[in-house]
Amino acid sequence: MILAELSERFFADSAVILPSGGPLYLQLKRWIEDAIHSGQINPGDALPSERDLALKVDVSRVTVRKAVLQLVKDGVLVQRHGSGTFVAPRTQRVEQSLSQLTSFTEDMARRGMEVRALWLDRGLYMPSPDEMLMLGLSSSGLVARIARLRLTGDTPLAIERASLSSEILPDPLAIRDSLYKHLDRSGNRPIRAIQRIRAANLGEEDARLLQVPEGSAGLNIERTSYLASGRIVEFTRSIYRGDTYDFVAELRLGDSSASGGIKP
Ligand code: 16G
Repeated sequence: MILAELSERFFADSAVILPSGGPLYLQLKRWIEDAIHSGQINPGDALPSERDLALKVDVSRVTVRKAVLQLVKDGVLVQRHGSGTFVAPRTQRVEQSLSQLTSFTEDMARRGMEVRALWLDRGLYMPSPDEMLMLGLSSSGLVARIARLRLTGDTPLAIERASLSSEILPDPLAIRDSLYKHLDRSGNRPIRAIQRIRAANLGEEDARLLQVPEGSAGLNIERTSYLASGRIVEFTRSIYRGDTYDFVAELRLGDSSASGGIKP
């Protein structure tokens, strides 16, 4: 039996006892959320039409519309023009180790996941004061900026905005798929990095690119990576979707005499 039939059966068979309290549309919203969380309806399942749901639950169509719109806004349901409303697909969570200096392409390849990038920007620019400071550039030097939306299949996972000295990356247009592969060819692949991770709520533009509702949880990550000589290679600001990424760190019993400080 296909999932959509199961969901139709769920909506047809199950008694509708709306959770009590609050306006009707919120009760209906909670009922649908509970059905999803308990696995009675699944990602990709179709919802009955507004009319059928209103009849079944014995509420007005306006109430159904309000509940559904709210769930669409929350990213729980998706509306496809002309074909109806569906339970949003569950995105596969990705685990990334925090102790290995790997590239996005390598991380995904290890999981057998195919990656692609949509270029948002790449070129040589006059550096901002921040970039001059971070990358040790003089005011006459240029900065190479590359900004990419990183996807696996059709699912966007992260937005990455990297700045590098133009001496390290003289031609940003020459990068094919992987920045680190490109840097490796010129002997400039970083060997060490400091990463700072912060929680963030996604703003309108980033949420649109990552295809999640505005205000969704995200992770702001700044990576500063270094050559063996100590020279900074890249300063990258990334925004990862909070619902797709787990950063995992292995912890070992520490030497209590060590300072535990991070060398900048
Ligand atoms: C990772 C790095 C990013 C680096 C990129 C290179 C984080 C948070 N960021 O995504 O700093 O520029 O890999 O990936 O891990 P690429 O070689 O696939 O272009």
